[in-house]
Amino acid sequence: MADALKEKILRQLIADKGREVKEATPKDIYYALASIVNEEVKQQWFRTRKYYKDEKLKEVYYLSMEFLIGRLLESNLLNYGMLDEAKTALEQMGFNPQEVFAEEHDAGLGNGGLGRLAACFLDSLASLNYPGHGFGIRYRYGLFEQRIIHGNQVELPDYWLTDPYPWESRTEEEAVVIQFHGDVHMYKRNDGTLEFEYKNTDKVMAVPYDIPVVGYENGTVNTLRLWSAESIFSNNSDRLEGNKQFYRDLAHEHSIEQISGFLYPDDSSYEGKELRLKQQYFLVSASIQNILKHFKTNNRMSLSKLAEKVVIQINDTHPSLAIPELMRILMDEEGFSWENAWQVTTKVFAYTNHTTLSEALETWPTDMIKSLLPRIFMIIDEINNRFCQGIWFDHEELRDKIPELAIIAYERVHMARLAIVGSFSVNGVAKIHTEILKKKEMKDFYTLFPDKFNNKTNGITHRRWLMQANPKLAELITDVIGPQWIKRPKQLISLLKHSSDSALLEKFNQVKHENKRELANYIKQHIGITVDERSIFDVQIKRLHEYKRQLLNVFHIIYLYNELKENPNQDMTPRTFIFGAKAAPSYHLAKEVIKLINTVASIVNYDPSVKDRLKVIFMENYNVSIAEKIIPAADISEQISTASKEASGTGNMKMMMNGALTLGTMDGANIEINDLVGDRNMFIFGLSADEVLEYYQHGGYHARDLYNTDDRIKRILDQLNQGEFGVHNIEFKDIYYNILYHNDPYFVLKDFEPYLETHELAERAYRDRMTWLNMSVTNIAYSGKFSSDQTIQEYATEIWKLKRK
Ligand code: 26W
Repeated sequence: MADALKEKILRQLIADKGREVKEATPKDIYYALASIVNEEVKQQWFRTRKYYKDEKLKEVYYLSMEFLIGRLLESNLLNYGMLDEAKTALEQMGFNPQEVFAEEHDAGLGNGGLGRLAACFLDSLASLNYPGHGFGIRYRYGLFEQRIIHGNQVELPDYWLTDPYPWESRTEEEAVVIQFHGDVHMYKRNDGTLEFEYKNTDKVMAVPYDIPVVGYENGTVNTLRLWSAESIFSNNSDRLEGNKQFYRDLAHEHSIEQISGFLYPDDSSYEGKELRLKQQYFLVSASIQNILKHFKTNNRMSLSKLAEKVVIQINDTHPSLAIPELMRILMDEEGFSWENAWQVTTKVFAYTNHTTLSEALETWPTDMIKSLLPRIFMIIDEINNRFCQGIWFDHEELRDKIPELAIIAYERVHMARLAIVGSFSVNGVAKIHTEILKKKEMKDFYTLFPDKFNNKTNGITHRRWLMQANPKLAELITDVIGPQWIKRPKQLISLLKHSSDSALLEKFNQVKHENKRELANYIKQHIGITVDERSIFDVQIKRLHEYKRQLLNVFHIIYLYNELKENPNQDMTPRTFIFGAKAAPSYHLAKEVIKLINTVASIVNYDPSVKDRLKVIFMENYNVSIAEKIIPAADISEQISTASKEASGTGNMKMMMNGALTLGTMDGANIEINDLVGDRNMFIFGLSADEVLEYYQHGGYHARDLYNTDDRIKRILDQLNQGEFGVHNIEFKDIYYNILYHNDPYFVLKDFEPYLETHELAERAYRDRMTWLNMSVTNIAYSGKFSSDQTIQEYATEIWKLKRK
């Protein structure tokens, strides 16, 4: 097998590069392998498309401003069942497979959870043979590359396309025109109906780039279609240089290309930038035009039956302009009446909410939409009027609430309200999150439309996050329970039968240990710090945000350090605290926390009195590929958000599946992990969501009291305030002030003591190796429930009503 592949690689190398293996670089090998995979892809891609067309299957389109897909060579090889063979072939040719895979630049077209979820969903759709495709934007710059310089985050542009990207193909024939600005003219037709025409619009070309989404050993290849913005005139330029017009055109062209220029690096905080609105409309207009064209060529049916063949999932509110865009096309181009267009539209769209943080909810100034998208604004206005009238006449009890329900209120357009009104389904991403939507955030909408609301707990693809990232563990699992779990991840539950077999637990221990050693080597190589692979690897990897409380974690580390300084000989299991986090570039406090982690690291890691019992590692530029290295090596998974704030979390699931034990609050999907494994197999602490919400509503929490009464807390805050950790003593004062003068809005002090106690419990549990390993295997056993295959199965049957291929 490997021999045949080696032969192929050889031939490909000669064809592409005119080189033999001994002259080839890892990059040459990477491209050769990618070409070989692509050869296979083309056949299956064609056959999949033909099958969907011939069978006239209903298809789902996942509209998302973000797809955080990471690298594709290894996952494509895995899904083709070629990974082991490829690794052997590479090794035999004298190459390190990981080095070859690392030649691929991560496609970082997302910020965090929402974008990675979209990528896991595409993998599951294809692997379950569902006709489902992604639509997104081909940003030329992905999420910034993070460098740490003197402890500070510095952002560099992520120009990920310097080398040719072998997985995309430009499909120019399917380019569509997008219109911005302009004037809307209204005419009365003879039958009294209105006709709309737009003049003087700015036209932009949306050109699709298609990326294949390969299903796991099933012959299905779906499509991720990413739109790129180009000038309509860029091809027929007969313009003369030196001419004024030329430079005007050039500037114009540049502003057009900006639309797919870069990904906005905000996560959970909304900024009303016009370019972002342009990006959103660009995505939805291109996608809706494409979906309708595809529907027409595949089905000889009236558009009034669109919902029989098409369902569109909108990933948060970012693509919610798709609702008025479909209305526009149906009415203005297809001659539908308002009522008929609305009938169709509200059967096609389903909306997923990913956050209840009020600062993240999108609202746009009406003037901005009016000027950029005049016709779309008219339609939103009409949707709003009809909706508000409906409440006024049919729901007297809600009349007072109209300002809080209206799509347009106080000169702003509320996108979540538009999405709820225009969709047939509204879902949250974990049980508690959906309940909070129904009972609080969207309470009145829930009264109006109880049947729309439903929960779909998030999931992660076990193919990338277990089989690919942790091949040793995957192999051991297969040795123990056979390979059925690969296609049916819930069968991981069979591991339970073996979770007390000490000889077997020793093998799990061995795998974890090897993974920790690999990570330790990576850390040594890249950061130059030696970490003890027998120490507890305590991991917090996620975007940096106050509500995720990396600060609580740092306070714990400072506390341990203070203790060690005071009592250098105390008995303590060595620990390695590992962080990975990017902060939004404009998020001052988040950046301060990054600086604090790095500062504490620089003190603790080099203090001889610590005697290597504490190490703090900040992994620069946290992304999908780095996650794949850290997660298999984690012992403790820090999931410590302020209860009620984390919609679901998905890193919690990834680490559980790799045998880490969760140390966390009762928030997001942690609660569902707890439902499965129970308090005995994880470490729960802190305020509950109800308690947090109660404090927000009725007060009663006084951070300063804790500062005054708890010496450990006082000491840490004073250290920050007095500049003990800073070169300049103004450093970290903002953190101090935020806690004491803004009353610790995320309850870091309140949860501090229970957090310490829980860490002590965890440390003790870790020392009892067999108990710990039993807990670890129990977690792996229950983690199949969080495969995104399960989640997609629920979306497909309960929302999308899809048939499989
Ligand atoms: C407009 C700025 C902006 C950008 C992104 C606001 C909000 C977002 C996302 C909704 C933030 C996000 O990624 N949310 C995360 O979604 C994950 C997948 O559902 C959840 O697991 C996380 O809990 C949630 O924070």
